[in-house]
Amino acid sequence: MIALMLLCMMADPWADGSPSVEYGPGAGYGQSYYPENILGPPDPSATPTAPSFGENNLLTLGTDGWVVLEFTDNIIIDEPGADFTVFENVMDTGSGYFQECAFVEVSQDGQYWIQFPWNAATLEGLAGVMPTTGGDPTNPAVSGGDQFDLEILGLEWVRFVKLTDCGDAVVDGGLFDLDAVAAVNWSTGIEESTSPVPLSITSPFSSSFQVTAEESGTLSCYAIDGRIAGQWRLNGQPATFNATTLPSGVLFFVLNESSFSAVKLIN
Ligand SMILES: [Ca+2]
Ligand SMILES: [Ca+2]
Ligand SMILES: [Ca+2]
Ligand SMILES: [Ca+2]
Repeated sequence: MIALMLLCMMADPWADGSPSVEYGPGAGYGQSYYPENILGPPDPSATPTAPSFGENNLLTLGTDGWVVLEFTDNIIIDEPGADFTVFENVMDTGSGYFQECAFVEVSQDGQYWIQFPWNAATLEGLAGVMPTTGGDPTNPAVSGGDQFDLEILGLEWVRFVKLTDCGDAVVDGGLFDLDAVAAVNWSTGIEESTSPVPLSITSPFSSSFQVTAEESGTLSCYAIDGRIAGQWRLNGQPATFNATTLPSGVLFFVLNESSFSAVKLIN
């Protein structure tokens, strides 16, 4: 439980790791700083007219190159509106935006990918289109960058985002330079998997005890001095076990993430 609380406190909206990358022709810029230069928040000093630069901030994928980002302490979830933002060093030149684009795909398991629909004429659905403003990266109203809404794909959550340089498929300024990916809507994604499943044991008991648990697993019994006193296999159904070998007094039962204390009477 303490580990769980620490994990929640330390979770952040940024991408946490990059399990794979494949560079294309023209890549090289930022490779010596990979993956740190594409994890964490976008470059805080970036503005539309003075966008991010520096290999410590950006990674160039190269023509048709791609990179996968993984969220480990959080997942991106679908809530109303945009759910995550991709930041590139798009520049406002005064007469328009200098844009270098990438396709955006998402995945729950890192194996099966779904691509956001895109339009080569309008650049809609691509990353590398809108400049970074320098505002709160998790607030699409002020952050700039390119927003994506999982609802379009019918996904409730994703853990992986893949960016692929558009190569010749889109007429743009050149090679996509990734700065960061920030979750707008996110959760730690672990509440449900670790919420204790109810466990109950008859108490007090003497020669036998009954266990009610919805979960299967190994039920362990500890005496008050911490010594293990017994172990039983549960299959999700109520079960009755012999208690004659257990010491009398307060006993502590543990099943997966659940625990229960019961008293064995002297018999
Ligand atoms: Ca994170
Ligand atoms: Ca959404
Ligand atoms: Ca660029
Ligand atoms: Ca960066």
